[in-house]
Amino acid sequence: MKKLSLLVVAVLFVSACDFSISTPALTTPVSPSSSTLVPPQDFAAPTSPLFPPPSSPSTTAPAQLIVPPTSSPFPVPLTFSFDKQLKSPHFVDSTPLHEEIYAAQPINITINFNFDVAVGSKISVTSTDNKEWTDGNVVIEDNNTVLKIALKSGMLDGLYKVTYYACWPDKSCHDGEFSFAIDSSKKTVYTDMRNQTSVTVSMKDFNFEPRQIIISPGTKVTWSNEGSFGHFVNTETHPEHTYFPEQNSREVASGESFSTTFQIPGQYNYHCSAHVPQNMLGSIVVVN
Ligand SMILES: [Cu+2]
Repeated sequence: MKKLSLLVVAVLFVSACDFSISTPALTTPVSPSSSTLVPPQDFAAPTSPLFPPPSSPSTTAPAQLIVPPTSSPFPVPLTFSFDKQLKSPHFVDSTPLHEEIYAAQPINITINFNFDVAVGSKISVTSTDNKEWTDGNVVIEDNNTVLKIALKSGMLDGLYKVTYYACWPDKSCHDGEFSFAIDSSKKTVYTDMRNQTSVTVSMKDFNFEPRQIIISPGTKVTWSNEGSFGHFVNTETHPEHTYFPEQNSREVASGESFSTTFQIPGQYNYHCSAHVPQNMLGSIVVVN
């Protein structure tokens, strides 16, 4: 019996020793609770990589993702989703054309019809924020086949919707609509010829050279025929030539020239009406 009781004591002693060993092990997991009371810098250190301070690093990261495209020397062209065109009866075409993307704003909206338009006709031009951009009243030109309205300056990149109300001499009127857009990144391919009182564009081998130019208001542009074929300078559209009629020449023979002065900031697309199939096109952007 003595031996058994000794064994029991020995087992109890060992298990007591186990407890004494395991208790420090239990205290170590508990110790974090005591570390919360310990200086905050110990606690702050492990949390910072998981929960970075909301202010500085998190705001700079997205900004760096956005900045490169806008500051790039080769801007990414904008994309636009145009509404469907609605043509009134007798509508022929317009400047700008439906879905045309300009590098700068047009100076006016010109709509060509194959019928007489009459007083009472209207045109409205709105940006996507519903701001109205027409300036003044509709004018009727070109033997009563054109509706035209001037545009306010300051039109920014974006989509523009043109709605019109075309009236005939019998007093009936019809709705129509089309859309165009402005994307100033398209100006990067233009030749900068600003701050000159006069500039020359040569006409040679079915080309205008330079083909696309930027000039300052009041600049006189001279088209000089340096080739052997006769050419024309004609404002949009073809063959109506009604957008900026001051830019319409007669035939400019080899060695001759034609000039027009541009005052109003905006885009002026043009072509040689004899060589449209050869893609003899040009464009002028007038900027302040
Ligand atoms: Cu030509």
